[in-house]
Amino acid sequence: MMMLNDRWTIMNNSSSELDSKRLNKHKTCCNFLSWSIGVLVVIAALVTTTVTILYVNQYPLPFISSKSGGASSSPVISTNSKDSGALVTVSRVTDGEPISIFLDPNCPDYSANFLRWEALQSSLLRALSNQNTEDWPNMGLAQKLSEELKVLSGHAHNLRLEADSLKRGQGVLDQRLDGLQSEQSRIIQVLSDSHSGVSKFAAGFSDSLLSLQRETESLRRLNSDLQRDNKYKAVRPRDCSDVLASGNTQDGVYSVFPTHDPDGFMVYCDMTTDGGGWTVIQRREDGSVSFFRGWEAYRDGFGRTTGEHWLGLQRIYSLTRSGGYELRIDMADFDNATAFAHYADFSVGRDSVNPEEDGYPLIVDEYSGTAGDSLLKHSGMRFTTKDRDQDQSENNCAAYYQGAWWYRNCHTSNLNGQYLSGGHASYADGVEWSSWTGWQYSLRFTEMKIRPTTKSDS
Ligand SMILES: [Ca+2]
Repeated sequence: MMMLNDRWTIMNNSSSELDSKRLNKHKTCCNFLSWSIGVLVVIAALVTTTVTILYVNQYPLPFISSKSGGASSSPVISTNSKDSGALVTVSRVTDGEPISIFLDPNCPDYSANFLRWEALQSSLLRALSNQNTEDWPNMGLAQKLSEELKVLSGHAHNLRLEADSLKRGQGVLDQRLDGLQSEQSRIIQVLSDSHSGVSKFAAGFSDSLLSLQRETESLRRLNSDLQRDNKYKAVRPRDCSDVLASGNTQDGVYSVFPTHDPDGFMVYCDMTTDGGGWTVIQRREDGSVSFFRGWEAYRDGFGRTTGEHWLGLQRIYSLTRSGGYELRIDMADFDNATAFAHYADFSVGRDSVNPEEDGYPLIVDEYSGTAGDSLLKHSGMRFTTKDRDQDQSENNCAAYYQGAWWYRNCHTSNLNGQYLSGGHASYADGVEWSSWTGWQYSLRFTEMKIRPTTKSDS
């Protein structure tokens, strides 16, 4: 290194000498120069030899092994620099100060030397540029990176565009949502308004319905009362007078439904005698039915409704318990004579809380008729059967006179006695009506019948 610098100094001095003596000693110049060059060649040979020896011995040379000296201190050598007019220019990157070498191209004798210098220079340049070529892959990588960056920036641009459009869309969506919310609140308001209106209307309608219902109820009640007055007698006759009132004028069996016996029962109606409407409660006509029975039979009734029968004390009580009934008894003997007894007041068990326990006491009054009265003495008496003695006699009048009746100290009439068919030798034990035929004549025909007293008054 030191040797090379020294050589440059020498060369500079020599060129200064050349400039100053060029005009005056032009002929001696070439000689001096050739001598100097000769010396230089010798020195160069020595230097080259030394360098070669050092290179062979692997001594680290700064201009060959650039790796040890670093890129910052590497010298840059260029040839044929037109700016400076020099043949060779050597400059340090750090200094920036170029060191120029001027060689006269008109000296052809030294062209070989120049060629050698150029070879050296080109080898040096190659060594330097080999160092630069190591950065090429980095350049390629940088190019790739820049391309990637371009692509990425393109993507980023697209993304920003999409984001902008999304922002715009969200803005539209927000606007529509706001519109929907306001619409919803408006609908809710309208609904609540209409709901209160409907509630008021419904309340008014309900009130009207209630009053209408009350009106309908009262009308129905009125209609029911009217129907009961006009048609109840026909539909559910209390007795044969109702049957007759509904237009049935034929004698026969009908169903009646007394007020206090709504289940009803069958009765025979006499629609011809004395204006009709009579409910038959007892009939004797041929002796086909035994009337010598116990308490339950007389309480519940027996026989055939169309023939000989006893309606029953409980049913007679149901018909007459409220009073207001009359009694008619039609009679006939075996000589076809007839008679009747009429009592304007007739009832059984009228004031009894429990009529059966009380014995179905008889109440009759106000006799009229053709057969004479044979019953008024029995008024107030309880009914006696052969198995239930409720008379005022020491004995059982029913058992004694073979019948069942409202006996007192026995009887003036015995319509439930034995069917002895006219006159008989025994005493008062036949079908007797003493005021008409005495105590020893059993009647051929008897029929007890009742109806409301209003009928007889008319
Ligand atoms: Ca007795």
